Amino acid sequence: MPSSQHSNFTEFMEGVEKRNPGQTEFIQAVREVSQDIFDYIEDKPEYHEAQIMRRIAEPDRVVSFRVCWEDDDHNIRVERGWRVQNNNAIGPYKGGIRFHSSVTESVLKFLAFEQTFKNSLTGLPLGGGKGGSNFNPRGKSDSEIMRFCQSFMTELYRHIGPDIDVPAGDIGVGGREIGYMFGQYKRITGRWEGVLTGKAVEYGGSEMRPEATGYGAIYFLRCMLAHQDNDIEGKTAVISGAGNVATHAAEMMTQLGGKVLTLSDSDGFVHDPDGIDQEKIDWVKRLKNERGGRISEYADEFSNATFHEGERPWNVECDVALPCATENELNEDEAKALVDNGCIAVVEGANMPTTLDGIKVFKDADILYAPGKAANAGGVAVSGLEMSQNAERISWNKEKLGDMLTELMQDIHSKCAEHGDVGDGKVDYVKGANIAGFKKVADAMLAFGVV
Ligand code: NDP
Ligand code: 2IT
Repeated sequence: MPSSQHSNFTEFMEGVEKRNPGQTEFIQAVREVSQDIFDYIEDKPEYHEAQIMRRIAEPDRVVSFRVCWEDDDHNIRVERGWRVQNNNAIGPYKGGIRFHSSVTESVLKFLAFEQTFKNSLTGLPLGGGKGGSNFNPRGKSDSEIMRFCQSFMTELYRHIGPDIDVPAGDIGVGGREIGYMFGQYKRITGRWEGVLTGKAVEYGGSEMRPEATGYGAIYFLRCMLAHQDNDIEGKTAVISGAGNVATHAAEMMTQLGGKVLTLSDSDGFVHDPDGIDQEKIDWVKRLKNERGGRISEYADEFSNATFHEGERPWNVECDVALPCATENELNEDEAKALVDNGCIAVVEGANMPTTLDGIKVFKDADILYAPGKAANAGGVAVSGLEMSQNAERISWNKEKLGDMLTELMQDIHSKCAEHGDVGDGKVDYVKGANIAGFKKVADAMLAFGVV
């Protein structure tokens, strides 16, 4: 970074830190994106004069509200809910809802900021937002989940709409929760409209949406490998998480001839040297979706598999690593272990799973590294397609949507390769994704003047 840019960037980050005290995840995400953007806009004064980065790094609004619900023992429980509407320059706010005890305003602000760039990269007209609650769904009964979702929507409904803000799922929010929230929105407003995505196909959901994030990440991996005349066949993969993204990434990895060695949850990871094939993946899906079980049970069910309590899977030797659980789940030492063990590609199914120091290790080692905002964009892209189908009151079949997802991921890869070209056929995917995502949003904002 040239020295003039460096001082601009340093000053900018000091301001971000001052205005967002203690919001470490948000500051981390802004830093990761902005270092590339300040280089890119060095000779583009129009972006500086219009304070574009400053504006994107200040959410349009953060709505915070009380969510009161009654548990099965008739205790009154109080949680906090949020919706962060980061930027709607290129389309309605769009992004998931997360229910997890670790949710804070900082986490949701980082996710909404990242989502703005990710959604731009898809090429679809989608702004960036994120919401959620510190509500912990673990161990809750189905009726408790329903009552919480209804109570959450009883406040959220006034801030969203098909042309305003369209939430979807994320950690702790899948098809069941979307159903309860959609039902409550419809009950309150009396309107059936495409206000949420990730719905079941019976009431306006899109085929391929559950699979889209995990499958899309593997399609992105395939593009990266093809760019180096390589492919997935025979590659071993270490995957973290055991939820929507992880299980579908495992599924497509297996379908394309790869071998998945691990899955994890917040208690630890399982290592299966025989490979986690489709039958075992289906077992994990039932474990998580129907029984609410723990991944440790996998080791009791399948011989040769071992459970590693309290550990993450990054020390297991592999060709490819796919962090698909949560933010900051892969640190500098773990990144070094992956590189030392011969890993050639890291593809982020989760949002910001690698720490800034970890990213530096991958960059220095010159291995393939795809940031979440590019690699996991398949989910929100198919959400965008769900919005189109709802608006037109039509539904496309699985085959057509599968083809559209494949093309969308190829297109995102091409954009990264164009803006992240560092010579010798090599691509800096972080830089490529950041710049390509930024450019569309920034140019739209310039067109609006000072708003
Ligand atoms: P799920 O709730 O389906 O699964 C989350 C998985 O990650 C679970 O196995 C969970 O384990 C584990 N996990 C969650 N928090 C932690 C934690 N603090 N430490 C360790 N493990 C944890 O969520 P998704 O699969 O939908 O989301 C996973 C990641 O992918 C998130 O980063 C999300 O933002 C991102 N993402 C999701 C998209 C989607 O379409 N769903 C789209 C793009 C990105 P446990 O059960 O023990 O909590
Ligand atoms: O992080 C993400 O991109 C998501 N959780 C999906 C968002 C969406 O609107 O489908």
